Parts: sequence; C-alpha cells; structure tokens
Amino acid sequence: MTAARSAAAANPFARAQFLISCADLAQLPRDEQPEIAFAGRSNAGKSSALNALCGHKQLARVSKTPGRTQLINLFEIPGLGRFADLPGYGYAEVPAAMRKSWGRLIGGYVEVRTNLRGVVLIMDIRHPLTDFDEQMLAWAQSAGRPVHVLLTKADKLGYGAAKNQLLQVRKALAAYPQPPTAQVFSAQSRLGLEDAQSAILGLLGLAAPASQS
Ligand SMILES: Nc1nc2c(ncn2[C@@H]2O[C@H](COP(=O)(O)OP(=O)(O)OP(=O)(O)O)[C@@H](O)[C@H]2O)c(=O)[nH]1
Ligand SMILES: [Mg+2]
Repeated sequence: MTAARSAAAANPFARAQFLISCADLAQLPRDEQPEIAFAGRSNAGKSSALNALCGHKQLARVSKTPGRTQLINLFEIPGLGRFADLPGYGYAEVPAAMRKSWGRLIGGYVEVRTNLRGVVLIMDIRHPLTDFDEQMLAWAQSAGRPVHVLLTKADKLGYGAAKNQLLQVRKALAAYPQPPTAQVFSAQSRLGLEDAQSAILGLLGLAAPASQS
C-alpha cells in the first residue's frame, strides 16, 4: 500500500478536493450529495480545522487576516459527500450592509439546502458562543439541522480549563430544543481529531457518532 493510500485508509476525508467557490445560492451545484457545512466566526480557526480534518496543509486557506473567506467554498470527498466552508465574520468594523448580505447568503443556505446533513460550528475555546455562533445555532435549529461544536485552539488552555469550558458550553447548548453536541479540538495538536471525524461521519449517516467524554 502506498503512503498516500494508507493515509486515505486512516483518514476518511483525505481524498477531499476543492470543487467550487460560490458567491450566491444560485451558483451552488445541484444538491444531490450529502453536505456538511463548516461555520465559525472570523479567525476562530475554521480553515485550520478543515485542513486538519482532511489531513491537508492547504486545502482551505489559513489566513492571518480575519474575514478573508467571503464565499461558500465547496470541497468534494469522493464517495462520501461534500464539505461547505461558509464565510465568517466577527469584527465590529464589518459594515452593516455586509452583515446583511452574509445573513441572506448563509441563512438562505442553511434553510434551503436540502442535502445539508449537519453543521460543524467552530468556536475558539477561549471565546465560545459569540453573537455569530448564536445566530448560526438559531438558523440551524429552525431548519432542523443537527450541529456539532468544535471548541478549537484547546492547546491554548490547560487540560482543566479546557474541560471546564467544554462543560460550560455543553450546559448552554443543553437549553436548545435540539441540543448540539460539543467537543474540544485543536488543529495544532490534533486533539479531538478522531472524535470530530467520527461525529462528521455520524452526521453523514455513515457511522455512529463518537461518544462524548
Ligand atoms: N494555537 C492554535 N492556533 C490555531 C488553531 N487553529 C487555528 N489557529 C490559528 O488561528 C488563526 C486563524 O486561523 P484560521 O484557520 O485562518 O481561521 P478562520 O476561522 O478560517 O479565519 P477566517 O477564514 O479569516 O475567517 C491562524 O493564525 C491559525 O494559525 C489551533 O488549533 N491552535
Ligand atoms: Mg478561513
């Protein structure tokens, strides 16, 4: 078995490849394949999480300048489905008009995309449940889409502090009518990588989600 093949066998998402960038809903390809959306406020670590999950260094662009990703970027994983990287925002200087157009695009996407099986919501573990996250959760809940939360950059906190944040966030999420699941994660240390992959496979209906620990 070649090195690339054994990596693909170990990582179900290793064959992910870029498909298309869409500036509006009309540009999305036909919704015939199961899709998982990745959402997170700007700079939360969404591109890094996607790259780690797929075992690529540069699949989704990691930027040091927040707010660069303004399009829905679709990735195809042959035989499994698609990942949709949704644009984030999160800074006060984002103009109201831009927030409005973001709301139309992302709110519309979550509502109408019939093949959307679930949302992976990425939050910086040090700053969880921002207004952005609450908005995403509200849209996902009203459209009946399950949500799995990755509390990323967990390498920035000690074990106890990370565990405590996880418990606090789970407590807050339990108040939602369809409570999302949550775990700690780090793109840098790869903490929680396999749990996240199992959770995503679970959303795709391909395997049982990992038990929460
Ligand atoms: N320590 C640490 N840093 C991380 C982690 N994930 C991302 N970062 C850093 O956080 C910054 C933002 O990461 P990105 O992955 O570009 O974040 P994003 O959410 O895609 O940001 P935008 O696309 O700009 O909205 C970068 O400097 C990353 O190197 C992590 O798990 N641990
Ligand atoms: Mg990004």
